[in-house]
Amino acid sequence: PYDGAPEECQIRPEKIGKSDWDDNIGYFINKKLHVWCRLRSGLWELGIIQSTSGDEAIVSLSDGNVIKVCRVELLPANPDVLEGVDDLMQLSYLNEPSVLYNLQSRYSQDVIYSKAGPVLIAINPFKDVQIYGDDFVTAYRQKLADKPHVYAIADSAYNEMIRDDVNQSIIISGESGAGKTETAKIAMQYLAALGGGSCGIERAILQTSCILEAFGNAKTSRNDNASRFGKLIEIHFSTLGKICGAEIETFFLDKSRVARLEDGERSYHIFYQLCAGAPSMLKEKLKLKRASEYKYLNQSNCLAIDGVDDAEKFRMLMEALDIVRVSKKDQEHVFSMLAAVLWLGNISFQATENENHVEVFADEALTNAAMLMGCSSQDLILALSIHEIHGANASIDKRLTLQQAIDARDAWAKFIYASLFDWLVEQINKSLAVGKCRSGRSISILDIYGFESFQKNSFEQMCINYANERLQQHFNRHLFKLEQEEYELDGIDWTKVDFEDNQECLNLFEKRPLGLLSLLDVESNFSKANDLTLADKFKQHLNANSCFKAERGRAFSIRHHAGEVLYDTSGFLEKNRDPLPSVSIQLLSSCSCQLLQLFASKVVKQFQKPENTSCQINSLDPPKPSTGIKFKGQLFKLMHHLEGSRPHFICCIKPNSKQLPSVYEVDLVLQQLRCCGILEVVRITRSGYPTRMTHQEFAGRYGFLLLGAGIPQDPLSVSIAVLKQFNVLPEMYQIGYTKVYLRTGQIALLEDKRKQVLQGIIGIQKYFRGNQA
Ligand code: AOV
Ligand code: MG
Repeated sequence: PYDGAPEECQIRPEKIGKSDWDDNIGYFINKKLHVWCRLRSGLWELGIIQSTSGDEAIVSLSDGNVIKVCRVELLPANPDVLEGVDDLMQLSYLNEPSVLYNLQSRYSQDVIYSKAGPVLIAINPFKDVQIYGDDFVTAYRQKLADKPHVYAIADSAYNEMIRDDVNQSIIISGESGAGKTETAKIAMQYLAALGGGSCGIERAILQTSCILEAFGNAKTSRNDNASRFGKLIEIHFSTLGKICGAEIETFFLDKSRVARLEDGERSYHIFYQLCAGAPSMLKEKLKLKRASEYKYLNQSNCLAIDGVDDAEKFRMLMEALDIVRVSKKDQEHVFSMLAAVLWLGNISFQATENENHVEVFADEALTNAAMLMGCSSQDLILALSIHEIHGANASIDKRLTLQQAIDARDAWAKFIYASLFDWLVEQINKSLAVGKCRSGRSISILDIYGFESFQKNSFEQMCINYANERLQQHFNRHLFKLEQEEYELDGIDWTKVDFEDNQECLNLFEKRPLGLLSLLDVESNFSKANDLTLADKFKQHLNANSCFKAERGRAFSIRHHAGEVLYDTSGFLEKNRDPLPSVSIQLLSSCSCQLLQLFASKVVKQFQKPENTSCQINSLDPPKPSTGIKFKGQLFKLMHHLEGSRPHFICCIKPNSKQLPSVYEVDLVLQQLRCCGILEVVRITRSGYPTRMTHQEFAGRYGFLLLGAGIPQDPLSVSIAVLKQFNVLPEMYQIGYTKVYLRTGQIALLEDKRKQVLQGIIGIQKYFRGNQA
């Protein structure tokens, strides 16, 4: 894990490179200063250099051992006074062990938030830490607290929205289980407290999390409450800064989970909640049984989550649905659809002597599913055992094989569930749209599924990791690219900082015609293709991309920015085509259940070509966009939305893979810090100029502070005069063609001076008014 060259180290504000460190070793020996020493195990230990000879050094470690190491295994440690600083920018020496140790020493005292320049680092505590709630909100609002916190980020977003009249976004990243969803809720809490008005809409907004998590989160091997969908919530504020509405956009719910589970994982929480918590009247109506009776739920040997009471969660969910004003009637519709899905999963088949024939068991599963869907058992049997094939002139019916019948049943269940999820989000949006005022501004909070690498990775993981690549690029663009481009364009002195660019990986996905998504679509339209031919296509065309690696059989690997992931193409084509047999749509449309009719009509619309209203429905026909293309489209829309706002980044870090409190696994943390380029962010911020104002803005804000005769007129000269008068050191600012650039902390000093002067003026005015009265 510690491979690669040692990090260069820095002394503020000017850099020292590796050779400078070599020159400085003598100083460290003389003064007996601490250094980091990399042991054979790869771990870093503090020590003091006793002596050096040639390339080697004798180091006495803090545990008492004395060892001989290569000089390249040594890095400068920070003085004790810098232990546990709030912002990694404050470290005198910026290197991996210093950063890791700093975060660890904070974490061990339950200080989970730190800053890396503009980025907030949040390390998952996996336990309740007492740093949230009304008192803390007030403290941050009144600037009585200044420690790094999600509240502080939300506060800046809010203030900048009001001050600069610009939409803001809070972008939360991190791998699965790192704490993104919790962090998003904490940010929402703060904004709700800040922007809450009389209409109570903020309460409804907070309750949406409970609903979306019930329907869109599930226990995986990584996270007991893993989001299986991406979410962007845009909170709208009036010009007075009060919340007046919100809009939720969700992406790509992983519906495969409805029908198939890996061992030890669960399906969506809502199923278990419903089975455990439905009142007896409802249970009776839905013919509900215990979760253990349903095949979709009992296949993975995991029905409960430690410390979670599903029945209690169900009561909370019903309350949330009420608060968000989903009508009781609609709630019942939702619950009966969920029960229908569960019963569908219990429908079983038998292959007759003729292998190509399948028969549906006419048992309670069939009758209950049919009853809940509002169709006859006979219709359901037909739909699950017959496939309609469209010929040139007529259609013929063909009996399904056993596997086809199972697939058809599962396709139904997945379709109903995914449609239900989308519909529910629509209802929530209708409710939150009340009183939305378009004139104001908004803050969007993005919480998607984190980077995933399981033992077996399929199409879902590929989409999830692709989304994470796009997000990483947004991060890079804002923190590295745009920043440096601006310096160069405005003609200021600047040494470029390198960062890990992931464009190559995005090309691997997006290039046309030879990218993963395009090739997948081509194969999906080819009826003879299978998962093996798909893998071959990938290997044949993508080998030139350095992020692609061919593996044996159906497998291939992608070198993601967060690590290499091995994918198996099994099921890729089917998931990308996402077919729903034509008989199913006809049946759905004829069901007496209104929701199913609605879902069916939406599919029919998707198939319709804009210029031609006659619809043709066949499972493999191309007009329906493939899953991959739809996903990419959603992702681009999301990025477009984010580009229109000023970003605030939060990097969530998972300190251990066991979801345990107080366990800090150095390797795991380091790998995540590297992934989001934390060291580079600090480096660029430290050597950069985070505050920038046009000469006009700067002169307008501070020009009146100038004293003495001969005050210049043009903004550029005014700006320079202000900087001179307040003794801002030359290394603390630069003057560009259009803007003044200031290093961290400088603007605060100027603002302070400005405030003092203004207060003085107000004081004088009061004095004179008082005297006049
Ligand atoms: P994720 O959103 O990043 O994963 P979550 O937000 O679901 O991760 O966090 C996982 C678990 O960590 C939560 O269920 C909590 O138990 C705990 N946790 C996270 N943040 C905090 C906090 N600030 N205080 C206390 N506990 C916390 V995924 O959705 O899997 O990528 O797809
Ligand atoms: Mg999540």
